[in-house]
Amino acid sequence: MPPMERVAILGVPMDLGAGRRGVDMGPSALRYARLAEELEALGLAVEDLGDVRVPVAETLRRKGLRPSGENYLEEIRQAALELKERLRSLPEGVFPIVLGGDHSLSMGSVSGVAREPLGVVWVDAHADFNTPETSPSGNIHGMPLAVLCGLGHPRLTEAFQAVDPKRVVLVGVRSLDAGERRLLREMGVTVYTMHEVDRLGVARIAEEVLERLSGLPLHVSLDADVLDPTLAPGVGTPVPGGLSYREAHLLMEILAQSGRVRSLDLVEVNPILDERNRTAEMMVGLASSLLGKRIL
Ligand code: NNH
Ligand code: MN
Ligand code: MN
Ligand code: MN
Repeated sequence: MPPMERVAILGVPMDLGAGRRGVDMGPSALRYARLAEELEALGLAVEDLGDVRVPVAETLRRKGLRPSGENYLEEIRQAALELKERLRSLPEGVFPIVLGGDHSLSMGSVSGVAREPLGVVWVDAHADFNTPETSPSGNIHGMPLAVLCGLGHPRLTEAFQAVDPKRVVLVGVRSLDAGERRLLREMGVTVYTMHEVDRLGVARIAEEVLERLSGLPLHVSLDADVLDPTLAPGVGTPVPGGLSYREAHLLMEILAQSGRVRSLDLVEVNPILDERNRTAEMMVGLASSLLGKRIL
């Protein structure tokens, strides 16, 4: 028998990067939706490593809020650094699943797993490619992919720059700010918007993604708001016209079949805004497909 594949779950109960409260409860919602049990049913050996320490927002009051797009920057940096270190110390061959929490945590997850050159598949309604200068909101969860590519506040880029923008692909995008649209072009990031999803279909897009990132191990960063809000109402920034149930699963299934996915983020689940935890349950189903669950 081959050695059982090992999965490590790590939570980041953080909402400091988001504009609305509540995604700090996402890790609990995903655990309650039976993530570990679903993966164990696939024959995986799952270990939950608990949560990274994140300060309680109320203890910070408004002191972390700054006028110029740097809200809670130091607190988020510290939590993401702890995540990065914990991922670095995982044994080789363990598949980490990071539970969010707002998407700013992915600065820590991607830089933590990027010990070797890696491809990033960022599945999101948004591009998260703002800098403090381009951000309309000042919310750091709109900036992590830019930081990973080396753009943004130096306190963040010095700690988390980790990927070549040519090895980043976005899927499902339908909401871009003017400045990040320009930056995506300048940096040569590949973007499959919902327009391409409609025209080409997810199967073709998934094959193109694997081809563009060929030979590289892959990190998948899955933002719940990529899904159509009718399927995933529990998100802080819903955008109409998202991925359908089967489009999202098909994308995960094809990526899984490549055998190259090494790590996963499940982020932006907001239980306060959800209906009976269905957004978390949807995300657990997608994680199962990405880790090899098949229909037949
Ligand atoms: N682009 C907006 C901003 O930077 C919204 C980002 N919100 C997200 N990103 N949920 O995934 O503030
Ligand atoms: Mn089930
Ligand atoms: Mn996001
Ligand atoms: Mn998003």
